[in-house]
Amino acid sequence: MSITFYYAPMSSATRVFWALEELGLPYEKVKVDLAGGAHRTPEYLAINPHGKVPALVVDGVPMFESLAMLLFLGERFGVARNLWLPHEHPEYPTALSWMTWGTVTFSTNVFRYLLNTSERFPKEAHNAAAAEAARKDVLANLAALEAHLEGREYMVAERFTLVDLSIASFIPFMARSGVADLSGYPNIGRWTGHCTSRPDLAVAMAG
Ligand SMILES: N[C@@H](CCC(=O)N[C@@H](CS)C(=O)NCC(=O)O)C(=O)O
Repeated sequence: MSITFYYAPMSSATRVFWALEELGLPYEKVKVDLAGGAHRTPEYLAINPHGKVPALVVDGVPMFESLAMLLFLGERFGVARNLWLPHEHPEYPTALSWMTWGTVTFSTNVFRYLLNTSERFPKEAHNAAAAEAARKDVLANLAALEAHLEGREYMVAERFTLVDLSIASFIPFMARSGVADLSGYPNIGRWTGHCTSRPDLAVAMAG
């Protein structure tokens, strides 16, 4: 089996990097120079037609979207390593639900907030009402996550899995956006601390 991982530091690629390290898989990593436009070359677009990082090539087959990569890695390699659930596990549907929610709903709401508040986006495109609507959605998301984590150390199956990795990897970024103060969410704070203190995240962060 051969795995090539295309990434840029401090990007959506970090969680896939973290997962590859947790899974202990052999892989080749290729740093993509976003500032230099390496993601817009014909060679890179042949791997990821959307011109984004991460990309993953497994036995010659390219993949895009970090959520798809995490699900693929979990299904293919994670069960044997206790980092993903077998289909017959009672919480397998729960795992899929939270994993998808983290990327499709929660992250999207945080990005909606950033689009309307962050200096990284044009001030003339900022809209205070849209920012407030996004903030309310994020607060509802955090309340649901906080309630789910009540009495639980991890998201599913009473152990660290790629579900924890996929959501917890986003929490520090969310906190830096200023959309919410995490001190009001003790379960999220405790769980994020457990997850983000894992040594394999430090490896991924170091690039
Ligand atoms: N939903 C995608 C997001 C990919 C994405 O937006 N990647 C950013 C870095 S975080 C990127 O490659 N940006 C370069 C560009 O758009 O020019 C995923 O999770 O893989």
